[in-house]
Amino acid sequence: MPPDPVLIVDGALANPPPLRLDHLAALPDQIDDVSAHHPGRDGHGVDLAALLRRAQPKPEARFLTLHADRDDFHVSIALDAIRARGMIVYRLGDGPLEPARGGPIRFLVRDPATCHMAELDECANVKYLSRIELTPGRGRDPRPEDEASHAALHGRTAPG
Ligand SMILES: Nc1nc2c(c(=O)[nH]1)N[C@H]1C(S)=C(S)[C@@H](COP(=O)(O)O)O[C@H]1N2
Ligand SMILES: [Mo]
Repeated sequence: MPPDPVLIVDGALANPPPLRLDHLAALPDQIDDVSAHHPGRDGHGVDLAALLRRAQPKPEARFLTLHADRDDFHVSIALDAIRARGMIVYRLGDGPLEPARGGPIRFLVRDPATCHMAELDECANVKYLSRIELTPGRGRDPRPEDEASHAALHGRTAPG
């Protein structure tokens, strides 16, 4: 059995919790079917807002950075913009969310904009989510800004 995945939540927080899947499942505001909020995506998740209520961002926390260690991908978004729009998907039916779908833990934005049309775009749907970091300033965000580098990024990722 692979080790149970852990989501690290750290930075400017009063109560930074490392979260295993059973901790995620124990949070309030579970989302039975993420397809209701993001057409074309499947799985069971939990509201980012519930996780943040547990972790308690400090007043100086202004940005939330999503890290994927597996392929060194990162997205950093204003905390106020993402707080009510984020979902953390961690299960599909009774089984794990497979890596081909961006699992075992994947971030999804409710109603995202088309790629690189807005801060909350489809590119912010971070696969293989390993860490959520809260900081006063914007964190790492190598999201591509032009079509060519965006096409290259899509070329290197497994199809969802
Ligand atoms: N870890 C990781 N997450 C990622 C990416 C990536 O390269 N690595 N690409 C992003 C981009 S640019 C897009 S548009 C979506 C695509 O998701 P899909 O392959 O499931 O359609 O994933 C996003 N999440
Ligand atoms: Mo994208």
